[in-house]
Amino acid sequence: NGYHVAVLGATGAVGQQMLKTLEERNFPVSKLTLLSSERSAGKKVLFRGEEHIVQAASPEKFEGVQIALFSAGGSISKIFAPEAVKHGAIVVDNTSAFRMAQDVPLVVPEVNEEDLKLHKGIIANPNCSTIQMVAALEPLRKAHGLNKVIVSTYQAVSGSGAAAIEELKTQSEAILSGKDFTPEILPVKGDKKHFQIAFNAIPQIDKFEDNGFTFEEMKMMNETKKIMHMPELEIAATCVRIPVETGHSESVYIELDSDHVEVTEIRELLKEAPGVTLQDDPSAQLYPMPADCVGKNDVFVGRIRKDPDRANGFHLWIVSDNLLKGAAWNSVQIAESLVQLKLV
Ligand code: 11C
Repeated sequence: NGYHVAVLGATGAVGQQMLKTLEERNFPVSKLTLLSSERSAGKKVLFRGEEHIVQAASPEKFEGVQIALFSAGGSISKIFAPEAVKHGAIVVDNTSAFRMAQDVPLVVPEVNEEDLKLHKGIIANPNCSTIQMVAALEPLRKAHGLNKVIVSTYQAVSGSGAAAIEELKTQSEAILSGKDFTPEILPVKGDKKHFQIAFNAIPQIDKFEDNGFTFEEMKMMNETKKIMHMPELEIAATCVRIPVETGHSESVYIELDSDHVEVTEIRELLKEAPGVTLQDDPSAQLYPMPADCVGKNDVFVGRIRKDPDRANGFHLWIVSDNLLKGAAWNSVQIAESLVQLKLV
């Protein structure tokens, strides 16, 4: 009893978290197919105490698969997602390949679970920094309307993959022992220049667009409008990479439609919100920090303040594990919703 589940990108950082989350949630998996690039094929991976051999992805490997979780990069998704759908699978894709496509729901279950009903085979999992922000803002939007968002992020290196984590560690060691080093990965593999991330902050995540925003910033802006069904929302993002291994943090300024909301009510709304943990008590120095959020599925919110000049303006600090709610957990949560809504 259960579903034939495939994980594409099974040996990657997010793929591994997906398997761990499927185990932890006791997701009904009757058969598991683990797929990867040629390079990682043949590796052995444990799932529920049993050894599974990772196979090189090919269209026929999706035969009989009902739910396919993809996290192997956008170009791989573009090749294999249509193939998986042709073989009858529902694909939950954790890349940016299909997020803005009109017939692809972009889903954070706490916000727009109902959009899953419109799927045509592919469902997109949003960008990690978008997910944690919309999960925290949705209860406030629902209660009081939302018309403006200005966000600055402090993003962990694991968002850029295993090589970036390694780069942070080796650079830190080199600096502390007075050795030379050459940055090779961050801010973006494939861009013209690379910069030191250890003991630094880099105001560039992904490549620049013609309007001066980076692709990461545009993802936060466009995806938020799509998930919240608010094309008219005023939103701008500045995304910064900092030397933290895992856990994205965000300083978020919002304007609600109402001038008559107080911080106590914002706290009450977030206390009750699904998937959100409120950590907000300045008198006890209680606020979220990435080191405390690693390994947890929730989105953590604190430092809630009313703007000194605008009655409808509020400042919040939002932190979450970018590999869990930002990726693996949100994908598995979508799979759980598909089961619950009888869409699979
Ligand atoms: C980062 N947010 O922290 C990115 C990683 O579109 O799914 C996620 C990229 C994506 O670098």
